Amino acid sequence: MKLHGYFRSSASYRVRIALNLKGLGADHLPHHLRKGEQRDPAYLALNPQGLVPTLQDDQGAIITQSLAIIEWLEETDPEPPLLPKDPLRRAKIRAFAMALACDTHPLQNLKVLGRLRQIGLSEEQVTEWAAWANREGLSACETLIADEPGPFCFGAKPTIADLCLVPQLANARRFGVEVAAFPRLLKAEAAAKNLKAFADAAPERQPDAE
Ligand SMILES: N[C@@H](CCC(=O)N[C@@H](CS)C(=O)NCC(=O)O)C(=O)O
Repeated sequence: MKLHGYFRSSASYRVRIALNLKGLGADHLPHHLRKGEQRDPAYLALNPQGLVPTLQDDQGAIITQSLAIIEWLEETDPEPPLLPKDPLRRAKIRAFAMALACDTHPLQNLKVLGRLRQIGLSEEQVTEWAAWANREGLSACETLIADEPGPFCFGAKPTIADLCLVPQLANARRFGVEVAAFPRLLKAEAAAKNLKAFADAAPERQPDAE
């Protein structure tokens, strides 16, 4: 398989964790987002959104959107599971993951922040916007798992919720969010970061890290 990504991309980071947890190898093909390489015509032919990640499987099939990729990996390589069997638990875990992947991360991705600069926001206003988006999303997630004993977001093993949480906390810190306000999320992050699969997927461990 080939994973098109970027070391600092949190959506790529989610997929790297899933691949590592499932023990699946992939060639990592970096696209430098700050240099605009995600908009090269050759890459747009794979992913018309001009976003990373994109996964190409060993038959050449192309899958975009990190959560779609992760669910596909879950269906084709179910061990270890990243979702439990119980339908209600699955729905709750997906809701947590989507609160970050659908309602938080898109508000603060490179393209949106670039557009805010274009329409005249100062660098300080852009950072405050991104911090606000992270605070809103993480604060809801803190409440969503307040009664979950953990140590991971949902139980004793990592799920797709943890795959979304760890990269989002990294983003939040980059935008200056005071993450100590989210003790339950930090507990899950600490449990995750103890696992080699998470540690090896970290941005600073990627070959294209700067
Ligand atoms: N919902 C998409 C989000 C993908 C996304 O926003 N990727 C960012 C990096 S984390 C990107 O490629 N940004 C490039 C840009 O904004 O131009 C997913 O989960 O795959």
